[in-house]
Order: sequence, then C-alpha cells, then structure tokens
Amino acid sequence: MASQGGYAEAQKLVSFALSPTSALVIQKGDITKWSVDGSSDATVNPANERMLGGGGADGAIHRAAGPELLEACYKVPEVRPGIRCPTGEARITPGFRLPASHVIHTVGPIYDADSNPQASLKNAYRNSLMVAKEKKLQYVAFPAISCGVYGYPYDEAAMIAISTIKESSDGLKEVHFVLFSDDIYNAWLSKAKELLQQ
Ligand code: AR6
Repeated sequence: MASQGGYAEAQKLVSFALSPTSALVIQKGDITKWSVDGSSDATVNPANERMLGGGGADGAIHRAAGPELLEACYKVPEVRPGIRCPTGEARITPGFRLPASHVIHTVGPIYDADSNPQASLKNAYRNSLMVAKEKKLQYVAFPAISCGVYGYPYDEAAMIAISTIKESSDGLKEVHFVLFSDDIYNAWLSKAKELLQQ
C-alpha cells in the first residue's frame, strides 16, 4: 500500500497493487470531477434500467456531462420496452463535458427487491470492466454502486466490489473508487486491506 502526499492527502487517496501492471486506488471525492488521462478513462454511472438519468450520482453525472449525455442515452437501443440496460449489464457513451472521456452506465441491484443481489452487483462491476477493456480504456472510476438509493449494505458491497475487481482488472492500468462519504470510504479501505494486502 502506498499513500501519496499533496492532492492525495486531501482526497485520502490510497493505492493497492492488483498485479505488476495494475492498481486499485481508493479515494474520497466527487466522481463527476474525476479523470486520470482524458482520452482513455471512464466514469461509471450507477444508473437505472431506463438509463435516462435520475438522482444521486446518476443525476450529478448527467448535470456535469451536459444535455448531450441524455441525447446519447436515448440512442442506446431498448432491449425491452423502456429498458436500455438490464440490471447487471453495462453500456458506454462519451463523457461530453465531464473530465473523463467516457461514461460506462451500469445498473446495480435494488437490494431488497433483487432475488440474488450478490450476483447482480458482481455482474455490474464485471460487465463495466469488460466494456472498458473492449474500448481499450486504461483507467476506470467507480462510485459505490447500489449503496445509495438502492440500499445495499456497505460492508457486503465492499467485499463484492473489491473481490470482483481483483479477479477482473487484467488489462487496465488503474481502477479507482471515488467515494462520497466517510463511512463508505472506511468500509472500502478496510476491505481492500483485508483482501489485497499480503
Ligand atoms: N460522486 C461519488 N459518489 C456519489 C456522488 C458523486 N457525485 N453522488 C452520490 N454518490 P446512488 P444507487 C454516492 O443513489 O444506489 C439514481 O436515481 C452515493 O453516496 O447514486 O446505485 C439512479 O438513476 C452512494 O454511496 O446509486 C438509480 O435510479 C453511491 O454514490 C438509482 O439512483 C451510489 O448511490 C441507483 O441507485
């Protein structure tokens, strides 16, 4: 584990090696401000199945990206009436006015309504990483998918998020978690120490 000074201190940024060529970075902050590279990076949007915006991080991402993002979302084909991205799947659009060049939209489970929320949350992370790799992106930032409106318990979500990234990050340089609140940041950091430190 290496913690860096300056900006890193302010963002409480901590990084963990996943392999000799890839790292997991955990930081506090606002995901709408995040970028690393500007041409090969993506912000993950915790969307809903309609994929036309909403509250929470989804609303903030749409406001920061501008109305072009909603136009791009409308162009994503529906797989069933009104549904562009079923739970656990992922779709990609440009990032428009966001600092990151792309947005990967994924849909996590509604904790109390999903028959297998663990599998759905794992799929949301795994399919987001797969989409990033298909586009040859190098840097991806996730918020705590399903941990807001969708009600997923933080500790359980942290375990699934970090273990899935550990299994599926080959080919990416850095996977970031940009976490809004202290309690979620602390849950992620303690789970990363448990799962990633030798
Ligand atoms: N940067 C980083 N994290 C954020 C930000 C931000 N700017 N804003 C909120 N969070 P949520 P969900 C955190 O509710 O649970 C939407 O209406 C937030 O504190 O955004 O997957 C969609 O349209 C929480 O920890 O997503 C869906 O209908 C985490 O992001 C539904 O909410 C996720 O909270 C999706 O619910």
